[in-house]
Amino acid sequence: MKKTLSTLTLGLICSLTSLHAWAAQADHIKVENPFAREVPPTAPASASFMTLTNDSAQEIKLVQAYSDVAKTIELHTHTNDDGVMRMRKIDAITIPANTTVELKPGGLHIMLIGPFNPIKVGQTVEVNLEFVDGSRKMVTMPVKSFMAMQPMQGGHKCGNGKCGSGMGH
Ligand SMILES: [Cu+2]
Repeated sequence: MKKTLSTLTLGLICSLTSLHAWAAQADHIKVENPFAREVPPTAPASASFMTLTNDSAQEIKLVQAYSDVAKTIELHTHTNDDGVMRMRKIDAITIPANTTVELKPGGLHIMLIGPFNPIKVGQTVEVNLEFVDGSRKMVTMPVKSFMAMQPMQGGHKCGNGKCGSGMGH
């Protein structure tokens, strides 16, 4: 009887621990639809995009990202300066409690500056996200071309004979 009780107690402590104070922020962020933008060999930078959902009751900040594909990784947003869209480096991307934040072309994104190799469709890119508590989340994403990002695909032309690859969802 004594043994049964202590096993139960231990089990209870473990489940409380995983649900509350010691859970890393990275565990509370769900990443959906991540992708990196295809760029030609001469391009100075690429960018990656994704949807981040915070399922916790606390605000979580993405403060840095790391990747082996480029020299420098920065968090960016776009601002509208008198009708001119400009990119600006920011210190953090804030994901409020129980909220989804979308990183998308023309908005928030993770800039991959100085790619070591061309970033091409068919490859995958790994980006490691770091949150303000130091926890990290590795995201593996496909590379998409600019064309594949257009919302309307009805008039999509298949010029290179590789139609349909990577679009199976
Ligand atoms: Cu940028």
